[in-house]
Amino acid sequence: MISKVLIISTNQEFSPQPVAPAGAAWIAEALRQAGFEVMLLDLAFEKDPKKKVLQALHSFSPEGIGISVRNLDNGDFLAPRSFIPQLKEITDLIKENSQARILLGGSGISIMPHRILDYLGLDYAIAGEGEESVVMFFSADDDYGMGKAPGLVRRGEVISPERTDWFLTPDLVRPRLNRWIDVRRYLKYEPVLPVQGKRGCTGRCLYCTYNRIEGRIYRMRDPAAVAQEISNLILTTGTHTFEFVDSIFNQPEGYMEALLEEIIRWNLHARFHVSSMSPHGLTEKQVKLMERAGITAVGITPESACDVTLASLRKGFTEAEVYRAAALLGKSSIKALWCFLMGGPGEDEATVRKTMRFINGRISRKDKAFITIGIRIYPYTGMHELAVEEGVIKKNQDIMMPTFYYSDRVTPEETREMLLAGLNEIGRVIFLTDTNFPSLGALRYIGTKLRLPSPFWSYAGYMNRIISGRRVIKHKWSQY
Ligand code: B12
Ligand code: SF4
Repeated sequence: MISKVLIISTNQEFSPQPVAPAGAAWIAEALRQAGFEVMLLDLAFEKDPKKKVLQALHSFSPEGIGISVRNLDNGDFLAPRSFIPQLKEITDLIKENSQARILLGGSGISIMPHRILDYLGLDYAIAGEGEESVVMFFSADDDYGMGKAPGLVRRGEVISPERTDWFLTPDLVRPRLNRWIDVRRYLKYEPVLPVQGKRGCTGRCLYCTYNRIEGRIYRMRDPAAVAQEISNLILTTGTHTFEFVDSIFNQPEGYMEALLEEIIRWNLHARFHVSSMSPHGLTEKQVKLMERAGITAVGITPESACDVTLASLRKGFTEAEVYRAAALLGKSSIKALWCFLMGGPGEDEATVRKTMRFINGRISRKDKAFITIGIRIYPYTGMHELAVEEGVIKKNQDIMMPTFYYSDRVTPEETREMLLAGLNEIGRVIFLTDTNFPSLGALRYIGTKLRLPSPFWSYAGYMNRIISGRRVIKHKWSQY
């Protein structure tokens, strides 16, 4: 019978910012509520993570170990980095030093659980959310019992890529971030904490992995439970800014409204950011409500402002909607980070120019653009199917290490030249690769000390001036 479980959050990535491991905290809380003795080891800030793991194994002597893996790699075509070899060093160390039952989980694992289990030489993983599964897995007496845990994947076992029957309600357990994580360390790099309102997305965008992690149906948390969580975090951490990390904040229709109305009712005196929202169907009424509820910044993810590319990426909206959303957000007080993906199927000189025209002419002065070059190919996505069809990769090719798609109608270097020559204000544009700049952490730290208002991406102009000649746009992309 297992009674002591160690949860290890393995993420040590600092770009574009350190992110508090909300998922690991959520499952630790689920185990605690189910009666387990739980310890959460967060490796984010550890200089010698292996030493920390050994210390935890010796001091806590866990009978079960849950390993939370957020990122597989950085998804950066121009400067790819995989986090899997580092992960293997940790899991090998655990295997050598503990007899505990081991379970992998987290968003990174959910994307390709079989391949990662194989690579790490481990037996069990949970694909998707972990609150209920982790409790069932560690409560089980034998392999048969463990198999009942929703989303369980065994090494070597084949499951249907479309299987999503394990997605449950996120309100079963209230996350208690502050109980499990030293949030002060994260708050030093930007005083914002993550909150999740709902899970799932019904979209079918070509490249997207999110429905492997959160499912294809929306599961909304009770707005009052979310407001309560925010209120507790304000009282326990003193933070007043929160970021909604939902896959797409403004969908499905009606939930965002219910959540924001509830937040207004609670009179929380808080400010909110949104990681990702869609231009699709955005209305003036919604934008006004967002402002009233205290939303001050959003990431908006059209990925392109050209109908041809939007269709090939299967975004489900048109460039007219992108333009309309820009007009609505432009006249609001909300700062927007406009996110674009370049190099998707069908991208060519004309489509790049069209998106560039949008960036130049339609993004308001207070806003910024964020450009990712190339698309990471993940299994079970439309992007994978198309890449096989077009001969970019072979059907059974191993894509655990960063593997990318780039349109054959324009080269990365041609794209770079067009962007460099055509973007009116390159200082207002953030390239994903530039977020790897080593001093960014220190700048964030200083920004927090000076109490600069977040989001810190709104200071992109200053950062771009500091790194000027080292910006990725200034160096040829011919090698890709
Ligand atoms: C919001 C978000 C961001 C925001 C974060 C803001 C913030 N303040 O937290 C920003 C924009 C900053 C960001 C940045 C990055 N992100 Co991001 N992000 C997301 C997103 C949309 C939600 C993450 C989240 O917080 N979810 C809510 C929590 C509660 O869920 P969770 O962590 O998944 O945990 C649940 C399960 O995974 C599971 N679980 C977790 N741990 C464990 C452990 C065990 C044992 C078990 C059984 C289960 C389990 O149970 C949990 C509760 O149900 C996801 C996509 C998605 N829909 O998941 C991508 C995602 C996590 N990001 C991803 C990536 C790659 C990145 C970046 C590396 C991109 C980059 N180069 O800049 C950086 C890395 C930042 C960092 N320091 O780690 C990838 C990671 C996988 C991969 N492809 O490698 C994802 C999956 C998107 C994708 N492209 O596929 N991100
Ligand atoms: S890209 Fe966004 S809208 Fe499209 S399927 Fe993924 S989460 Fe849904």
